[in-house]
Amino acid sequence: MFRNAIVRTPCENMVNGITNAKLGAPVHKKALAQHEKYIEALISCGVSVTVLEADNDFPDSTFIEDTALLTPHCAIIANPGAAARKGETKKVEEVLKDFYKNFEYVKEPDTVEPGDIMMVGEHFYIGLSKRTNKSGAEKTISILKKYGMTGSVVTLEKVLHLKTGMSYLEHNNLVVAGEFIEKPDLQKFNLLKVDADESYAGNCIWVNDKVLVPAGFPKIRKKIENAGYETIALDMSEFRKLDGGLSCLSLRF
Ligand code: CIR
Repeated sequence: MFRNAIVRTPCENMVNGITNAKLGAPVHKKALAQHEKYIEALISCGVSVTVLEADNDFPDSTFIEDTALLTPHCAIIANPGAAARKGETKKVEEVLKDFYKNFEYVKEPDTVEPGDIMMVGEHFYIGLSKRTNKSGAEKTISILKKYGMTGSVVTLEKVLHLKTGMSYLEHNNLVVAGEFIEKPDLQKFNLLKVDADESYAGNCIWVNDKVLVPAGFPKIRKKIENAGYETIALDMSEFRKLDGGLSCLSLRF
């Protein structure tokens, strides 16, 4: 059960965000409208949403998920692997002081972007990516252990972050796409497999037994509904242009 979420309004400078998507530049006004709908959807799932101001110093700062790993026992302030994103954590840490007592840190040369971390109860799967390095994953696991939690690593080659291609929906259900479908460690889950032509929808989010899905991917949406969830579809076109998905837009805890 999540009680809270923190989001950060997309800034005008998002047009300079990092991307490999080749879908053109995002339109800020449209992104703002999509972000509003995202907030409404979170509220409809019963969470209280804190909205941080836009910050033009950080074009990618709306993708707030990458700044911290929020566990039931502590907040771990991340060290994003992308140089332009490192400063995003400062404001988030300040705000988290209202919610958390225990703080831990991943610091240079260790890097972690929590878009690479998937929580399954008190176990955390950590993707080794271009943004999350081995020592960053190991540091995170050692912090988790200190609080009685566990972590394990998953390799990835094709996508930006671990959760670009998978989403845990609780109740043992895992939405999984592309390179992750055959991973031995994941076969114990009930896999809801995403077809290649819908791979963007590998990133969706469970929020208190509803599932937010990106609009325009009817096959996986149906599978998720058949697994017993109510879904809320959201237009993500402007965030997709920056390689961002639904999970990236919030910290949920
Ligand atoms: C970046 O490349 O860092 C951003 N343009 C997208 C970050 C997406 N975040 C996420 O998957 N958690």
